Amino acid sequence: MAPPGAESIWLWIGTLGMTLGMVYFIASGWNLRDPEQELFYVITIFITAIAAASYFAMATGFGLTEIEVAGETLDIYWARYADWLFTTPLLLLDLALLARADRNTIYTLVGLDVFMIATGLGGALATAAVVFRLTWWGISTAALLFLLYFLVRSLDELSGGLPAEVSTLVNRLQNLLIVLWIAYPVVWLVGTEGLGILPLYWETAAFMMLDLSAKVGFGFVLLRSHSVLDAATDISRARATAP
Ligand SMILES: *C/C=C(C)/C=C/C=C(C)/C=C/C1=C(C)CCCC1(C)C
Repeated sequence: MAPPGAESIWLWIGTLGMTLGMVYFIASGWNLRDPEQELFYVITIFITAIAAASYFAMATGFGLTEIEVAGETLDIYWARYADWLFTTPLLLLDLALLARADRNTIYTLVGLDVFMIATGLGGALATAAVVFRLTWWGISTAALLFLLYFLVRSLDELSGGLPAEVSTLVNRLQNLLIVLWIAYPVVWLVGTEGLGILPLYWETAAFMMLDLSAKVGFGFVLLRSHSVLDAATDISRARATAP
C-alpha cells in the first residue's frame, strides 16, 4: 500500500461520477415492473456500483501497490483489474441480452473477456523484464481483437431477427464499445505499465474518462429509451408464448 499522488484528483472524480451514475440508474429504474427490463437496470447498476467501489479503493490508496521492474519502482493500481474482471463481462452481458444472444455466444464472449483482463493483470504485475510485460500486453490485446471480431460477427447474425429500433440500438452500443475498448490497450501501452511515455497523472485521467464513458455513458444510451427496451423484451415474450 502506498499513498496516491496528484493523480488522486481523477480517482475522486471517478468515484463521484460512478456514484452519480449509479444513483441515476437506480432512480430511473425504481418504478419499473417488467422483470426483463429490470434485468438491464440491475446489471447496469452493478457495473457502476463495482466501479464506484474500485475508484474509492484507488483514491484512498488501498487499490495501489508498488512493484519494481528493472530497478525502477512503478505505482500499479491493481484495483482497476478487479473492477474490470467483473464489469466488462457485465457490459457484454447487457449487450448480448439486448441482442438476444444464445448461451454459447455469451459464454464465449465472457470467457475471452476474462482471459483478456487476467492476462492484462499479468502484464501489470510481471516484474522480470519489460519484454515479458509487453508480451502479456500482446496476448491480452490479441484476446481483445478476437473478442471484438466475435462480437461483431455474432451481433450481425442476430440483428436480422430484431425489431428495427432494437437493432439500431444494438449497433450504436456495439460501435461505442469498440471505440472505447480499443483505447484501453493503447493507454496502457503508452502509460506507466508499458512504455512510460504518458505519466501516471495523465494515464489516470485517461482511464477515468474511458471508464465513465464505457460504463455510465454506455448505460445511459442503453436505458434511456423505454420504448426500445419494450420492443426488445416483447419479442421474447412472443416467443415464449408461441406454440
Ligand atoms: C469499464 C471498464 C472497461 C470497459 C474496461 C475495459 C478494459 C479493456 C478493454 C482492457 C484491455 C487491456 C488490453 C487489451 C491489453 C492489456 C491491458 C488492458 C487490461 C488495459
